[in-house]
Amino acid sequence: MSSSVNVANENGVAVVMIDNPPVNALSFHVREPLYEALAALRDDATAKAIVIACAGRTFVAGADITEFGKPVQQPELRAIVALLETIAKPTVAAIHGTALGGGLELALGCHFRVADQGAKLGLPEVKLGLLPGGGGTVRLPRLVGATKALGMIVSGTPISASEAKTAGLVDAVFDGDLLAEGIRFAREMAAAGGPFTPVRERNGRLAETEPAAFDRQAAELAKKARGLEAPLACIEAVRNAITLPFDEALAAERQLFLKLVSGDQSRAQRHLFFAEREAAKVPGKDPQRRKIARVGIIGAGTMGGGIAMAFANGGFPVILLETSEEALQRGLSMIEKNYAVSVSRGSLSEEARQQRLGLFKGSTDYADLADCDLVIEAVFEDMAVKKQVFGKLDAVARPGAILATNTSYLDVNEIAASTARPQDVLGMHFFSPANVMKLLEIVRAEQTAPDALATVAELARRIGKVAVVVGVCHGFVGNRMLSARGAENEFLLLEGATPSQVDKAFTDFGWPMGPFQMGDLAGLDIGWRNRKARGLTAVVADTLCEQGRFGQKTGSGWYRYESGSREPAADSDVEELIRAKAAALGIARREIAADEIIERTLYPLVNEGARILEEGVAARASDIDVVWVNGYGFPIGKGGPMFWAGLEGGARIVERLEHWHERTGRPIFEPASLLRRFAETGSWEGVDC
Ligand code: T1G
Repeated sequence: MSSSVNVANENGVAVVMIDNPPVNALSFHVREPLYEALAALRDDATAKAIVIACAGRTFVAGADITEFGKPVQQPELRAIVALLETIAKPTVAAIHGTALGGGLELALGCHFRVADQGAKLGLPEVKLGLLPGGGGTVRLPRLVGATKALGMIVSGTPISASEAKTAGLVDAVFDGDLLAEGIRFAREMAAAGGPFTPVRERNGRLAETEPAAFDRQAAELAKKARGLEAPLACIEAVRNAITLPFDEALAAERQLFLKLVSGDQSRAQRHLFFAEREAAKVPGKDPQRRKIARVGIIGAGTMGGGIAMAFANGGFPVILLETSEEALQRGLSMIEKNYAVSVSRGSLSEEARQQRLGLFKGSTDYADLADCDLVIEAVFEDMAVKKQVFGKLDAVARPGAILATNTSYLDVNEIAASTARPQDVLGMHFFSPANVMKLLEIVRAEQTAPDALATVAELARRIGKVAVVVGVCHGFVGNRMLSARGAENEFLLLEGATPSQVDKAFTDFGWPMGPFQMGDLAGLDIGWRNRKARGLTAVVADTLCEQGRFGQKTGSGWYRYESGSREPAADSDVEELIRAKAAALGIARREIAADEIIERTLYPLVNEGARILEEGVAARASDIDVVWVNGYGFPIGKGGPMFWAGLEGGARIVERLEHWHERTGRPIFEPASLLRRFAETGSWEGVDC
């Protein structure tokens, strides 16, 4: 046998053990020996039953994603599953860890599936812009019914072993020695004598489908696709499973898969899969991690409370410090309310709510932070206040504790220099709401120790965050690029566009919402305060704020909101204000097309990303993509701004930036030299940073 697949005979039960670290992906060097082993065992009379299991921490986690886009090497997974279904003796998949994608499809080729109680099973291909291409769309509905299958395949969300047992996907759940239990189960099945019916021949659950209910569910799911092809293909494939004979549905699945796997959207989403894993890796030698057990958060406001919840959700005991008992209680009660809302929505059990609340300890005394391993400040965004906090922290925190600032744009080098331990200081820029948003920018200051950085990057995943290491500059990566993306917004309005037109150009592109609707959601007063602090103006937005129009929270901003509604309605008063401002500035208004809106907002976004790469504030172009997809809702089907630049064409972006630079003279349109090089080479790589 090969090093990736080994076969042992346990008193008449053949055990096929896959061993392909780290996640037993079905790489070619696994598929080939696996096929050979199963073909041999099919005709081996000494094997009364077959168990497929995996070494290491998980059952097969899917096809090898790195193989997509390369020449296909036979046998493919589909051939292995087809072979499995010709085997008359009982076949059993013994699942631990995660059986995902092709891993679950391999298990669906077996007569039986048994699982460890902690196992998870799912078909997450849709998250890669794909659909299950190994027969999952045709077999899963035959075990769990079309409705359950459709929900699992279109969401890509795995289910627990117990849920899988209830649904009919798993035949037994064990708590203990899974392999031994799997072998015993297989032996019992062999002794019982069958019949052993392949999943492809089981149509009972399909017959339960109510076409009208299925169509309603499909229509609801299709509405959420927001321009992504894979969810629609998943729906079509599951519908085929109900309406077509097995082999026709299987062939249709294959065609849908081939179309998706070669498409831009799947390439973009596979790019993001690996980019997210790269972004958390700190270039250079992999240092020792520091122990993080106790976490302190300074500031129990919106951000501090959200950050504290993120750590409690990750199982960490949290000390939440405020300047007064009243402020502390206000923060703690907001946290309790947030958890209560989650329970009422059914997204959190009462038991989990109690357990998480039990992890919080409140304090108004810095001395209580003395044994924390990590302290994060989320106080008022003012350098003097931050320095005061770090001065106190420097005095009480234990040696080796990591001291983090949640600042969204202040100079972390300056904050670090205000302590005697700059090597322990870094930025942890969470995005509001911090207990929900996945992005965490980890700001590497000049003197931040590599082990402190690596510790926090690893910690991020334990609290469900996607970490990106960034350098120090105003706004780091995300907010700095956000400024570039929004620099033309008011000019577009003054020159003839309406807020709705700009926002529609964005939502048609695939954004969840456009900049003006986003401004109304976040509150226009935030930007107004920042502009005043920096001596900047925005002729229209400033006037709206002076009129008390801060957005949703005041019932009007760029749009009007009927009482209690969050639905934006175009406001003729705002459009009149824009026209008046334009007239006062002598700006002749004209029709502005969606293409122009995209060119004057998203091309500067890419250009600023190129500058950030040139300056070394980001280590990789893919890091910038991870920031924008996880922090700002950049459409995943376009892979992030830097990946999308490749789809759009670097030369076209440069040409249009030059056009707008010549027409307006504004610096954001001056193409970065790295962007020019990208236009020539098609690659962001080779950037020394
Ligand atoms: N292929 C190749 N590499 C993979 C991989 C995969 N399927 N899954 C993980 N890796 C790498 C990953 O890049 C990382 O590499 C290392 O393994 C550890 O991963 C035909 C078409 C299983 C839940 O989508 O969800 O089957 O950074 O850091 O946090 O229908 O990995 O160490 O160099 O994520 O413990 C469907 C993808 C594929 C599952 C484990 N399957 N993987 O999480 O570790 S398409 C998936 C995951 C398919 C068929 C279709 C997670 C995990 P490095 P990690 P983790």
